[in-house]
Amino acid sequence: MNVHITEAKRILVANDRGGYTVPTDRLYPFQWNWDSAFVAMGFALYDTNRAYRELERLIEGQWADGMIPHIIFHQPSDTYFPGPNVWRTRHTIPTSGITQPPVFAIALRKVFEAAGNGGQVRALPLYEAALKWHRWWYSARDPEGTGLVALLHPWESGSDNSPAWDIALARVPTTTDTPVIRKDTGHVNASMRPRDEDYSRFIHLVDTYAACGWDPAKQWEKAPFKVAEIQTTAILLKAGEDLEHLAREFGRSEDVEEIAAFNELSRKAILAQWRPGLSRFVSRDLVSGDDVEAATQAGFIPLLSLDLDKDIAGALVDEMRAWSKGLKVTFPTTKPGIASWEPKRYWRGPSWAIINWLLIDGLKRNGHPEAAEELRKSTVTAIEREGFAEYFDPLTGEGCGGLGFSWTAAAYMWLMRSSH
Ligand code: 2M8
Repeated sequence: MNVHITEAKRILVANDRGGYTVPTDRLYPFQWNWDSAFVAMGFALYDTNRAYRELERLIEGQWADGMIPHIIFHQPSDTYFPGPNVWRTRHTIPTSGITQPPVFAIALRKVFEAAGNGGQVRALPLYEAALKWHRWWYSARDPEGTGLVALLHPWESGSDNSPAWDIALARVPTTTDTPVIRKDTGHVNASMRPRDEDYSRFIHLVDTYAACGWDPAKQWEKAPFKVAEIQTTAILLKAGEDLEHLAREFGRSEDVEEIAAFNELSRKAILAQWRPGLSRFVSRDLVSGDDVEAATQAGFIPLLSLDLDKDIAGALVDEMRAWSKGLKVTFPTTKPGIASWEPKRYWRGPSWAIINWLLIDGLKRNGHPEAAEELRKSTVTAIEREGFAEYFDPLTGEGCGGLGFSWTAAAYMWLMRSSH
């Protein structure tokens, strides 16, 4: 077996905390939502029992209203801020109060297919949890039925520190009720992390929503940050397609209709966010009503869940190639060279294996297998050269952030699956 695959499996073992996998030791010592979904797809390649377990442990944190939180605090740890006492949520086990990109149903379908039909008994409760979560997205985060779901905190995007939030986040006050005692900068170089001012705003939002008792309607009314987001909606739509497929497999015809209606709504809404002048899709800032024009990877993610016209897909691929020109590792999370581009600061420029994974699937879906293969090669080469880092500096190729990173390990196995 390829030595890197052996190493990837070793990382997943080292990051196992009892049926769930932490993203990396110390920097992120709990179960994270979308990290676990990617990890489950990695496990699906060689241990479907463990893959199911990852998802089962994640839904232990699902709230009664259907939300699956972004962090599940299964066990205490003092190496991370903000911990459970900052979130002040009321679930049976401690969790954060916000969510993350809904990769869950994409993972569930892959795990179910890898396990074969015998896995149906195990897949059903997970399917129910996913459906409940999708209903939550469309009610709590799109109460007006636009088809685009909104984020109330940058961390919900998974692309926490992206330039996409700069304008919307600048309106959020830096005052906090909670003292901000950062731990992240004790683990990795501060120049790779968000600034103190950003952290104050992140925590101001947490205080605001905790004061709403985490009630979705109250939060919607009070939110000083509200962005109808294109990357999240595109992931939700792909997950919705996979959920619809599972509903058919499981003979749930009423669910099929309901899910298909969600999907159709989002499909149309995403398409309406195409901006030919930018050759990208854009999010919408619901506080100002403006397009979010910041040049980030999010604008290309709709490739994953739409069957685009040839012209649109071609324009996206041309734009992606223009951004990738001269880089050692693609795909950058911010357009190189613009003022907000910082190749080492997380989500403001670096390349991430999991984003590449989504883009690779999207490029294949839209008839660009060569571009997909270039991106796949760039990703696996970066990992083989530098190890399983959290992300990579696109200019130098250097592995940055946390090391021994679970989703990078899962992505590597997935991108190498034909050579297993
Ligand atoms: C990063 O986010 C966390 C907060 O959720 C942090 O910086 O403390 C992001 O990269 C996020 O997408 C990821 O899920 C998490 C764990 O890998 O780390």
